[in-house]
Amino acid sequence: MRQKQAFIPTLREIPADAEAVSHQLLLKGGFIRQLSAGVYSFLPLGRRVLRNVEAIVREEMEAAGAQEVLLPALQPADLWRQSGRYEVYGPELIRLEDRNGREFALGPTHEEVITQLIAQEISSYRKLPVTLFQIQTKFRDERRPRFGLLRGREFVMKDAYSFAADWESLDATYRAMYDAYHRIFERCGLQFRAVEADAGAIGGEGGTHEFMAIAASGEDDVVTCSHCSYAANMEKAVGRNVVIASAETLIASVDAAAPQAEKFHTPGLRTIDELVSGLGLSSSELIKTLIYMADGSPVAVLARGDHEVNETKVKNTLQAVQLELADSDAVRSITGAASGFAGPVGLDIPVLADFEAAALGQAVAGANETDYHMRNIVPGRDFPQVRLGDYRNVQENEPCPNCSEGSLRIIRGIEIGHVFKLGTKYSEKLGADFVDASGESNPIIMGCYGIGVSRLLSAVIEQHYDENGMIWPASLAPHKVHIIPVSHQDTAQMAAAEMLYDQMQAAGFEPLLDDREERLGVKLKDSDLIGAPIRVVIGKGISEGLVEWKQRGSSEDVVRIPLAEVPSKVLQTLAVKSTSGMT
Ligand code: 9G3
Repeated sequence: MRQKQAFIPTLREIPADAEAVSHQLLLKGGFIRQLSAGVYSFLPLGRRVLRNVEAIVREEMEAAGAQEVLLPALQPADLWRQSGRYEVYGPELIRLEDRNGREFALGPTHEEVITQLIAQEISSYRKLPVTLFQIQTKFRDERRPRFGLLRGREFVMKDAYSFAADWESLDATYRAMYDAYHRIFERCGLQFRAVEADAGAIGGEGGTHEFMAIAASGEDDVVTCSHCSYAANMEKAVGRNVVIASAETLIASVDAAAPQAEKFHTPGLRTIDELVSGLGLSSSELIKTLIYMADGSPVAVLARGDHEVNETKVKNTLQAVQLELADSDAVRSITGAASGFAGPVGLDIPVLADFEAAALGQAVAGANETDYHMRNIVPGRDFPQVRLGDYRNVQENEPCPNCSEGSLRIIRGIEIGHVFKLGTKYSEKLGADFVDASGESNPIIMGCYGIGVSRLLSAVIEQHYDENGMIWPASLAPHKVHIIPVSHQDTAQMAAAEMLYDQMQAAGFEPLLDDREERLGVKLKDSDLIGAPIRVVIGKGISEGLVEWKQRGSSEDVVRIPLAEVPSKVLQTLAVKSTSGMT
């Protein structure tokens, strides 16, 4: 591509409202432009990278035995009613009507669509297993779209769905997809971890993993062990819980000689910090009581003062779809006290107690009376009707639940992939059955597998940039070689540049030729920003047949090499890069 004709609207300044580095660089480099919140146009450079990602995804999915389809974005609401999800999803599901007043949704995902298709077309075990995938635009009306392509309302996803006659077959496909994901992300030059995840509202009976790209700007917490391979996302991660098997053992463990619980005046001490400083206690001696509304009915969740409640774990225990903190009016009507004085004793709503809170022999908690707390609370005695469980987030440095030496580390990650064993949740709802070898009819066993294709661009930039701009792995770079003549008036330099450009073009290296009548400084600045892996500057040295060679992202300085050596050096450099995918 010649830059004189190229549509690459680079910016001099960093856009003010872009927070994430990847968002800033995509805008500055002229890769994307925002049309609306969370809705982006891909300009030529961005489109080229997106195409390179799609090519890698397509190659590896087909190599893993999946077949590509393209499903509609316009989905009949009735399908979502059949699966029971139409009501489950709120404003995030974009709904519309057609000219005849029929209701549709813009597809945020395609379980319903693909399962109905299979229900209509496959009815015998002889046609199973089959895995179909698409690379297609998804619509999700995120409440807070942000960070550019990292959280959009319209984005490109690869979503695959597998259909099997039995669980062993699903396991085999799941493994094949899992391995394909490793190859895809390695080829994209990403550092990532596959972590145990929570199946969430999608449901599914057996196992799910998320693929997390390690990045400081990631929105998700990834919990890993310093010693073994344990890795889980925060929603799922567990500590090495104290051993309290059940409420019965809790009641049996009560020390008869323990002093009675008693109320004491704690005017204005509402928060854990105020209690800690006010009472000179440590937060680990306190029980915090959070009142939630779970699908509209109140529930109290107890956690030790120094722990955080994990709402996904609470939701899963309660099988609740909606879980949110009760507002202060609800807290007052449920506990009889202002917020900050709720406690477990005397509540007539269900109480969930995290193991570590219940393990406190004696604790301080709210007295369910404004400006009063209670001390010497004994869990098995003063609130025996309690549902024990793991309801908290793990913390840094806790002992690993999986090995005896390691301790837990918490790192930030960007979710770039998610694979699920769905089971028969959708096939039952949508009548996707098959007749097995013995003539029995059974629901098809499904899996689904997603990759955030457009989100990957941002994840790669978050891991590959410096103060001058993006550093694309060769596998994804919009152009592999950037050719920059120093002076457009110098015929020898321009001729050499044109000749090299033709050679690179012919060799398929998709060269970018900066033929603009600009100062060298401007050209080099734009070149660093766009981040092509190889740059060849053609200046005065061309009179001796020499050019300047620079590899983006490597610590090596500029080296002068003969023009004639450039093609073989490019080949050698890209060959190394493209296998490893790293910069
Ligand atoms: C919705 C809306 C948002 C959603 C979903 C449904 C996430 C929804 C989960 C999945 C599961 C897998 C296939 C590819 C891999 C991920 N957000 N999910 O189901 F209606 Cl508005 O999409 N789907």
